[in-house]
Amino acid sequence: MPDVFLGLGANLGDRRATLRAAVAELRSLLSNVRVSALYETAPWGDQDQPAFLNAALRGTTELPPLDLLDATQDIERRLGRVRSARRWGPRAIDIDILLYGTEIVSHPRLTIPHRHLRDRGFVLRPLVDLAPARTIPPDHAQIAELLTIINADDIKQIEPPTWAD
Ligand code: A4P
Ligand code: MG
Repeated sequence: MPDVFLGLGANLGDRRATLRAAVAELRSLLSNVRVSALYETAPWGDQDQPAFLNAALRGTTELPPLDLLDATQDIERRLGRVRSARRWGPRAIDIDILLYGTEIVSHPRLTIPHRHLRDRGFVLRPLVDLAPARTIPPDHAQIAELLTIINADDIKQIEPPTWAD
């Protein structure tokens, strides 16, 4: 079974509670789940929004990539309904598929590896907790190595991986 890595983010409502609910749902969806530490991170891109909590999750699954996307979007919708997020504004929950085994997916609904994986400390830092030596297609760049290239000073660990237990 391919191992998959998901990125989790929240910056609206009770961020930690929503992320814990997402992890609980993902434990039912995936096997062999492991979760990174929990990080508080400055907003990337649109900086005029509250700080995020971010984490990464690893698991294995028989679901093909697009079915996995349907399932994670369904979880987003269910947890996002706790509070209505304005369009393009802060979000109660964001679940990104970062890596799916060694596959490269190029589909109108799905790009894997995630298109901003290499640029984002709030993605790379939690991934380092789970798989520092892991390499990313197509060029086999190593996760821990990629993290040294970007500025990750604003990525603060606020809880160890037991936050999701
Ligand atoms: N999509 C394509 N590839 C993927 C993939 N690998 N995983 C498509 C998940 N979805 C993928 O996603 C829009 C569409 O992307 C989906 O319908 C899916 O078909 P979305 O999450 O609904 O939209 P979005 O989040 O508004 O857009 P975007 O560009 O994906 O935003 P991001 O990249 O998710 O960024 N700062 C910090 N510190 N921490 C954060 O977590 N997150 C964002 C949102 C901005 N700044 C942040 C953080
Ligand atoms: Mg997203």
